[in-house]
Amino acid sequence: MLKNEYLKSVFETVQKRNPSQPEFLQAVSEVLDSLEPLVEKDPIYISSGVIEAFVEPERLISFRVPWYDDNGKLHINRGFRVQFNSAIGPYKGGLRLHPTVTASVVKFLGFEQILKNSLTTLPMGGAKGGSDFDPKGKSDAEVRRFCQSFITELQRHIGQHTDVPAGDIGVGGREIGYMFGQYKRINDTWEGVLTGKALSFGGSLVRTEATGYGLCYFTQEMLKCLKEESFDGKTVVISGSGNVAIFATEKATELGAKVVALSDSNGYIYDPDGINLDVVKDIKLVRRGRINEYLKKVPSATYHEGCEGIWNIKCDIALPSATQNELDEAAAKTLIANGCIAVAEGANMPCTLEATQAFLDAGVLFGPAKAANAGGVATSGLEMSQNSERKAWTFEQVDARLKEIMETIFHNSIEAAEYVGRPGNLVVGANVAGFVKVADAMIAQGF
Ligand code: NDP
Ligand code: 2IT
Repeated sequence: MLKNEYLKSVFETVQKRNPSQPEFLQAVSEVLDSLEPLVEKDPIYISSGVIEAFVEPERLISFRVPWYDDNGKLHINRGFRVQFNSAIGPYKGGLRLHPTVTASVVKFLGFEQILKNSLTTLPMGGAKGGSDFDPKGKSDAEVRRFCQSFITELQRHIGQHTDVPAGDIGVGGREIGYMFGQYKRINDTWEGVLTGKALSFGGSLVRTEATGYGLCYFTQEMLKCLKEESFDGKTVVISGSGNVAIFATEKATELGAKVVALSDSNGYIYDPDGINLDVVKDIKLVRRGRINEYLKKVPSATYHEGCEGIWNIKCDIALPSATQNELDEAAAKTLIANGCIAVAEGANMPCTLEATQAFLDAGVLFGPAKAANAGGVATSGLEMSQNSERKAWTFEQVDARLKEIMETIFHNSIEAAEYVGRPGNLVVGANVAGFVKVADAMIAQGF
């Protein structure tokens, strides 16, 4: 609950302006809460008015996306791009294709992205976009027509120095390829306008693995520095089975942990012997199938309908990596009661505000999304650097940079938490560290 009168009035304005945008209000409320101890120490952030500007997007673009299915039937979807903040670099952030995409969802994601990108130490502003198009069950030709139509409209708003989109839920290498091709066709220019490209046309090694690997590098540093612990010998539960979950499973396993569960939006698998990732990669990355198909190859595992039950599995470390608000207070309490020592958010805002508070109150190590999952966009930043210098770095070079960035994010967040008198609170620390850099740039630029 906010006590500071100024921050309260900022939040009331945000509520009035965005009455039916619960996800956006949730994200703003958490950040303003974290800024409370900062503004009391450094009143410039009140007297300058910068926070009022910070919570209002520079621009929100909404557009029509017409496309034809394989039967010649016309469909109309809605596309979005929120260009939230460009103080420290070109707008940067992913594109999500999922039926739940609304202005509220892209605004919460774009708002979080400003702070996340600032934490990476790279020069990137904050943005997010997407559409309520549902890629599930669509043919390759339908996805291609959709992506081409989407970019035909969005292309006028993006560019390598303006706004550089990437993937998110429902957008991987295939979709980025179609979008890149359409941008190039319309603009007659080859530029690094999107990240997450294939290696043959300017993509970066490690970008595919980056969010999941980065999540584990961050968690590893958090375990080591705050608890003298490691992944070695730990039981880990990871939700989702997409890009983030798969490569978090790979790295956690490499670091000596046993990942025992993964999920999709229908249910979860439990494999007490440790997930066989080759089987999951074949189902999800090669065949675009469902997670319950795991049982065909590993009959000793079990499948359970519904996704929430995954948090009832006893584990040492939980890495929610599917979607927003997938882990509520009741799930948090179950994890705590089962002895979980660390939670790090692979997805964006997967824990509700109440769940986050429960972890903090119980002394569970908690890595918030904007710090813990920043490895994806950080590696996108490295892809932009490689495109600019027309070079490709080795896997080892990019992976080492990623690890260094994730460790730096952890230490900068810890230091910021200490600075504002909330030692060990990475939620406050990440929000403050991310905010100060952007706010100072905004003030210097007269917003
Ligand atoms: P993918 O599309 O590759 O995978 C998404 C996974 O989450 C799937 O298993 C999907 O199941 C599940 N999921 C999606 N929506 C829901 C829902 N409403 N309820 C339950 N499960 C759901 O996406 P990513 O792995 O890339 O993204 C996962 C999360 O990580 C998102 O929050 C994203 O914003 C975040 N993230 C992604 C980054 C990236 O670089 N890709 C970077 C940083 C954060 P199903 O197949 O059934 O839909
Ligand atoms: O949420 C995220 O950070 C992403 N989906 C990655 C964005 C990016 O530009 O690489």
